[in-house]
Amino acid sequence: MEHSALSRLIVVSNRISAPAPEGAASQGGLAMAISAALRQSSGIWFGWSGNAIDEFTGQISMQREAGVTIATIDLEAQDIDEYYNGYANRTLWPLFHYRIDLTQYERSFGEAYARVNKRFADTLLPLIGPDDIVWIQDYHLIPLGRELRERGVKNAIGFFLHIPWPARELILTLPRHRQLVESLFHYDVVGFHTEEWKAAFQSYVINDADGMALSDGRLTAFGRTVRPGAFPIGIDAQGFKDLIQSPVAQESYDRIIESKAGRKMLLGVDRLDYSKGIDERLLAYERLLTDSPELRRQIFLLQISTYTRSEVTAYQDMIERLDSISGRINGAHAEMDWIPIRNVHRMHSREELAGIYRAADVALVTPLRDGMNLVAKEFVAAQDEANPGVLVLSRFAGAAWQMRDALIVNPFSQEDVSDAVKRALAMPLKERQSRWRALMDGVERDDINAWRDNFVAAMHEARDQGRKPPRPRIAAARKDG
Ligand code: GDG
Repeated sequence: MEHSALSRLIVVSNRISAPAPEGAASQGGLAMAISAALRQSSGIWFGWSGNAIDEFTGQISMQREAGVTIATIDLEAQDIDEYYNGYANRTLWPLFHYRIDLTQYERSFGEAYARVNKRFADTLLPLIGPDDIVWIQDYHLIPLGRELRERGVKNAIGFFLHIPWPARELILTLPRHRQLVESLFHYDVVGFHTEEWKAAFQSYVINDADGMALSDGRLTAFGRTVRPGAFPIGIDAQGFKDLIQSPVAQESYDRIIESKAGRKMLLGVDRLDYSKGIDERLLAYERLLTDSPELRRQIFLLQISTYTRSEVTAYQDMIERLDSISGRINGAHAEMDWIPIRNVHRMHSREELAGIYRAADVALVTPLRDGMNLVAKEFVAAQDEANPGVLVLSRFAGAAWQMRDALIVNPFSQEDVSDAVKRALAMPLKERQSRWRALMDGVERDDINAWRDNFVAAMHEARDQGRKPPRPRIAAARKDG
């Protein structure tokens, strides 16, 4: 990629986890992706340290780790409560995952969201050099681009949303939804994982914000123009293949193979979250055991659900519900030498996880709604091509847009999921191999480097194009000229 040598990449995300060599166990999908992306360039990663202080100071701590400059700020406890636990995790997260029943519309949350975004802008401003490009990540920081523009920043600024963009009927339930969307028009590029999330955004802009689509794909509204795009995130495919070779991965693989005792293993790996459809998956599995008694004792499910946001009540309730469902299923179906579900909350290292993926016969990635889902891609990358496992994937994960050779299911239908598992268990080796090959080609091609390069290139193009006179406008709905 030909960009100015002086042009650094500044990535901003709410939470920073230092890009440890292969990622700390607590890193979620976003953090994994950003550390891998920044390891390739001499960039800055700016965000919240994860620490609470009594009063906000705006003091930046700088450190260099694994070739990346990490710049962090501490936040006030009240900000963490109302902005992070509040607006981000109790308002936007459930709403954008279609759970308006769990969405809390507290005015104080919205105020804290605005306040923290201003604080981010004030502290980030002095770090931005004239040729830097600024890439802001995720729903915690939607207004940050606007705040930077108001402080005079003329640099290319892009925004990437890691979660779905919901249907307009849902966004309309959010107080001040127009203001939120208007903020996005201060970016040069706004990225989504899939065409579906992009289309949902465009639908709001055209129907609810009097916006228009230009012939070159850009959108205008609120007197401004933005380029929306679909940039499906990938994994560090090569890095993941290397992990498989590690002694730790080999050891965890061996442990699982031994404990399988010849049985087939179904595997679920999720951050414990209601969007991941874990309860529904367990119920589909119960249905399978009930409807196909011949499979009893032949299979078991290893469900690894690790929790990160235990401070939010919805997550505490989830842990109790999950344990109670899996306990009930085990109580009803287990035999003296067979347990149908291994329900695990413990975190594993990346290497251990790689070995576990490789030992699985079927991966159940069945979120009810998911921006992308990196577990699906990691599972594929970890397989042995001589004997690959089968991916069962929800049609409501962004990943389903790319991973067409998985068995695509409706996670709301227990029968649909249970049928897919039966099909996966019976799938001949040749079919498993050809499906895996096609999936693996995609995982390797659309990896984390491709994601970063495509987004950064789009920011440069949008910036250059913004300097030229605008092209004629054409309304999206009017095709007759
Ligand atoms: C958001 C979006 C989008 C899980 N358990 C352990 C562990 N993990 C790692 C997995 C994977 C990551 O966590 C989960 O990534 P996902 O993509 O599945 O989900 P979110 O965390 O919700 O991420 C999502 C993503 O952002 C990127 O844009 O795909 O849609 O919701 O990497 O491996 N890692 C370790 N131990 C565990 O026990 N080490």
